[in-house]
Amino acid sequence: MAEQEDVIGRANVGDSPELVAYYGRLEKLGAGALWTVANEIEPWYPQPKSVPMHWSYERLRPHVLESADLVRGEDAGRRVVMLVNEGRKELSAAAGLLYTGLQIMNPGESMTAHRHAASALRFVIEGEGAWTIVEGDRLKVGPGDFAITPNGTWHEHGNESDENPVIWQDGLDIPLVNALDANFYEVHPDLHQVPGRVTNTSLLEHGGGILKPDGRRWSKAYSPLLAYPWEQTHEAVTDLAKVSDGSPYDGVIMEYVNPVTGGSVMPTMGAHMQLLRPAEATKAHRHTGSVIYQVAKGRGHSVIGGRRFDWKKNDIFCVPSWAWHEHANDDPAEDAFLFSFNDFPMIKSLGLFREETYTDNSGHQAG
Ligand code: GTQ
Repeated sequence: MAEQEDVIGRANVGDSPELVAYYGRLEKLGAGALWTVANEIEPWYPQPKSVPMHWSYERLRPHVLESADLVRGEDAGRRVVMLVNEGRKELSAAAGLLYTGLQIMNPGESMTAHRHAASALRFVIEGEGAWTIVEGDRLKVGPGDFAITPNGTWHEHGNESDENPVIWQDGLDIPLVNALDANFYEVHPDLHQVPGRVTNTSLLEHGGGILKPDGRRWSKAYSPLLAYPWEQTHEAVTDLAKVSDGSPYDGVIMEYVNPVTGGSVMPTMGAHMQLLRPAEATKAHRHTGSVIYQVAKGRGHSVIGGRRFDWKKNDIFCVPSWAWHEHANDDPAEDAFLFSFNDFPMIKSLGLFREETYTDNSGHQAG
């Protein structure tokens, strides 16, 4: 059945016995009539299957902990509770073509090394003692730290604490890479890498982000800096807030960058940290590209596609492409910080980025 639209320039062909028979003959030849699907495959504006969703960390955490009793890390490969969008179940996506999950590692546990065509990032939620070796650089990461595993880099993770589990959020572009039929996966031939002599080498080379090693050549598509500590991130955004009002739509927002180019950390995914001042409420806007948020600090709410979601520290929520969204810090005295990752670098490099602001007088959706 064709989706008809009574608009000049759109497909508006009704069914008839002759046409239905004709469609049948085309189908047998591996063909079809464009006008039966044109209005659907060329929507007036994006029609994401993803819906706005919020995942409460408090409610998920016991189940994440339970996974560590139920499944051995070495059997699972990685022990992760995925966050799955109701409209994207078949793709294991949290929003659009982005995947996210909560990975848990028991004290003393470590995973084998592998690499894949998908890119990954981590935002640590709880637990001291996490490490990840990315392309031979051993990174030590704690709560609030952000780290990247660009596509094709060997990586393996572990938890050297003898007391606490570690839980971090993984973000990957697996659904994107699969949609492009470009995914590959390899287990490391030795199962483990030999790490370099000094932990956090990439951070020592680029720490502070204001100087770079003289003459350093870097031609890869991703950032040579692999770890972004919470302290520096928090300080940078707090400092910017001293001199800038920020954006009416995003508050005081900064992007984690490749220190060589100033561009996004990886070619497919970018990441931000944003500060909402006490009681600040942003205005609504929408844009192409999907975003997955993690509340790094504070409490508040967001109105996404006309639905209100209350959030607090460590909660995760998503903004599907082209959904109106606005955020509010509901604490009268404390700053709120939102970490987020997105597919903007890919969307922008393809010339597909578009943004619109909400234009009723209030600038807010009815939520
Ligand atoms: O650590 O590379 O959550 O390959 C899912 C797939 C994490 C990883 C995930 C992965 C990884």
